[in-house]
Amino acid sequence: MGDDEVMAVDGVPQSRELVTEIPGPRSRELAARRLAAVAPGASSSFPAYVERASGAVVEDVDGNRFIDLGSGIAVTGVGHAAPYVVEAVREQVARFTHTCFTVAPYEPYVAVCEELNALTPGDHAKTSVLVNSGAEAVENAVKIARHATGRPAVVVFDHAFHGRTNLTMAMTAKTMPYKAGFGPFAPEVYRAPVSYPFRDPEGMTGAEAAQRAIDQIEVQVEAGSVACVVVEPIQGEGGFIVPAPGFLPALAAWCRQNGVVFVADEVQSGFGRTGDRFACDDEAVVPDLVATAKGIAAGMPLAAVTGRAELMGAVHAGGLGGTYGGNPVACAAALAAIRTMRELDLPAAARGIGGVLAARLGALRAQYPGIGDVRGRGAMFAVEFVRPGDRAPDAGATREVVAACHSAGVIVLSCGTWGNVIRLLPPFVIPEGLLLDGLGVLEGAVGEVLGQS
Ligand code: PLZ
Repeated sequence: MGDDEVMAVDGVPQSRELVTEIPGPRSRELAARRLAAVAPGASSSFPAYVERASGAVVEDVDGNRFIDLGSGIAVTGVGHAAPYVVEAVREQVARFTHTCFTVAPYEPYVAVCEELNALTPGDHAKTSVLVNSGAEAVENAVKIARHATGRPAVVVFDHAFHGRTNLTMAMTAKTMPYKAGFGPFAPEVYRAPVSYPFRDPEGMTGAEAAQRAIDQIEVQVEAGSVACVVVEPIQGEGGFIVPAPGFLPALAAWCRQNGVVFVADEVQSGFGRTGDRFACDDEAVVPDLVATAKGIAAGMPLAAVTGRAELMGAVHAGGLGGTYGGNPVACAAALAAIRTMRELDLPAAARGIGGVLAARLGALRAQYPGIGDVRGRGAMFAVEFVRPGDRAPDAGATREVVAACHSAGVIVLSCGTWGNVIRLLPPFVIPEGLLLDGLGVLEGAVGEVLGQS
């Protein structure tokens, strides 16, 4: 495939176009069927049902076309129906869909591990294991760290999100909707304060925030009992919290001094999203283990733990695995997504998007006192809504802005411990005109909800 073809997007025109109210009649019919058939615990934040998608545009069952500024929560960075991915998946599906790697192995699994070993931070010897989801990757990172150190304790942070399995629920901070009623939770999980510049004492440095966390860890659990510290280099669900410079390096240094495994959960922040291959690269932090998922396979379920060969090698043969982990179709998608990332230099595209987002959202913040903070890196940016005059979270305004964007043809997602953050995670391949159109809609929605000032 040539350059033109890799950029080509078939199917859905790359523009926003509404032909019905949102949700339209066919989406409303599906919502009624869903009420009777789908467990209410599995809810959706967007009201329209999807028919097809390509590039940065999602088309619903009523023929409305939406600009996708969410990428299915940071997954389809290469764009919907990315040409290499479609071709690779088609080809692999026809060849074989499953043998189970723990039964009969195949080349694409090995090739994905080789790629991840090369792409993740640090040039030390690494190996990888493939699993199905971000939660499973984090859970396996903890298993490996415990096995390698012989220690039980796991340290995580305020506002953290690591998944919905029993162990990763314990590691996730926010109770509603993730944990409420689902306990008891796995033991030996300790929580420390993260660096949250917007809400930390004025002027607190990253090193000071790290020391605050370390002091608390050392009070709650002796360092010699800690198997691993697990941290999102930029927190995702918790509100796109970018730690102050110096926080991650200081934590990593404490881990090194104390024989603690430093685990980066790059599930949301990885794979080019922040403008580097991984968010840790920004401060040249080299984790011992990295958990990846989401963006690495362009929407096929695939996740991984990649880490120092000696740590990974501590686990006995057969100690890691699962029926579907490293499924060959998902591996083919990952190899195609990685090829796309390389050929289109997607981290550079993410940096370009970040420049546009910083300028436009920064201007919005200057205009509205109801926007307390704008933060992020690359194609991972967020707006935190607060009550004008103080920093009290304003979840109500956030919900209204999200709903107004949806009604006007733009998919945006909220996040944050208090539900008061709107995050933007556009596909890296979004044409600039479409990004600007989407931002214009967001700006209009903010104006409607917060009032002209
Ligand atoms: N670690 C940093 O962001 C997934 C959650 C969506 P899975 N974030 C989206 C929801 O409502 O459950 C995530 C993450 C970080 C781990 C995970 C978990 O990844 O693939 O959803 O298991």
